[in-house]
Amino acid sequence: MQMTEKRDVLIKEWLKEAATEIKEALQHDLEVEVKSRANDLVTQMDRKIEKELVQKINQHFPNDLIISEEGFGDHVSREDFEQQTVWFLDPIDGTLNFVLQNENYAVMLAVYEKGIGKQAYIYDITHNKLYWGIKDNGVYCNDQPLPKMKDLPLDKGLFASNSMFLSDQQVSFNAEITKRAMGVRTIGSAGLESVELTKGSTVAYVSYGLKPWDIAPGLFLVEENGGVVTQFDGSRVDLLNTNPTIMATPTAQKEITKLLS
Ligand code: 2AM
Ligand code: CA
Ligand code: CA
Ligand code: CA
Repeated sequence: MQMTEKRDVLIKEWLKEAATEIKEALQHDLEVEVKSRANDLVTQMDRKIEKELVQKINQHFPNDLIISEEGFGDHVSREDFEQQTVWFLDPIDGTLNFVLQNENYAVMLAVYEKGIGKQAYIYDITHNKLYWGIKDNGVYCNDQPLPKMKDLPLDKGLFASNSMFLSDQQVSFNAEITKRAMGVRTIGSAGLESVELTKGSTVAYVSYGLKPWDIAPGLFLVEENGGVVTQFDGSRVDLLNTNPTIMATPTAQKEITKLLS
C-alpha cells in the first residue's frame, strides 16, 4: 500500500475516535481557560485530543514531525520541513464556537512531505462531515467527490472573514472588499471557512494572523480543488510562520491583493 493510503486509513479511524470523544465530552461541563485574551480560549478537550493524536502519529510514524497548536508537537526547522514528513494538527479549530455554540468547529490534520502537501482532513464533527483530499485525487465530503471550484469574482459571490479583520478601523480595504462582494459571512473557524470556499459556497476568505495549523489543511484542499492561497501581498504563505492569509478563487485573489496593496 502506498504511504498516503496507509495514512488515509489510519487518519480516518483516528478522526472517528476523536469525534466520539468530543461528542461524549459535550455531555459534561467543559474546562475553559483563557490564553492570550478573553476570546482566545482553550479547553481540556483541545489538549486531550491533541495529545492522543500526537501519540498515535508518533506510534505509527516515529520518524515524522508534528506542528500543532497546544504544545505536544515538535519544533520543526526549515531544513526539517524541506526534508522530512511533517504533520499539521489542530485538535479543535473554532474553540470559541465549541465552547459557545457546541457546533462549527473541526478537527484538522494535514501531511506534507518535503514541503509538499500530500493529504488533508477537516472534520466538521457536529454535522458528521469529513472533508478530505489526497494529492491529484480531488476533494471529497465523506464519500462524495466535490465539484471543482468555479473561478468567480468577488461581485459574484460571498466574502468570508473574521471579526478582527472586518472591524479594523485602521484600514479601508476591508470596507471596499465588503462592498464589492454580494454579502459577508463569518463562521469563526479558519478550517471550515476553507471548506466553504472549496465547496464553492464563498469566493474568498481573508484573515490576519493565521498559524500554520490553521492554514495547512485548508490550503491543501483549496488548492487541490482549483483555488489559491497567498499572503495579503500575493506571496506564498509560509507554513512555518504566522501569515495574513487570503484563500480565494484565482480571480477574487487578484482583486483582493490589488485592494490590499
Ligand atoms: P482556533 O479556534 O483553533 O484557535 C477564528 O477567527 C479562527 O482563527 C479560528 O480558526 C481560530 O483557531 C483562529 N485563530 C488563530 N489565532 C487565533 C487567536 N489568537 N485567537 C483566536 N482565534 C485564533
Ligand atoms: Ca486556539
Ligand atoms: Ca485553529
Ligand atoms: Ca485550535
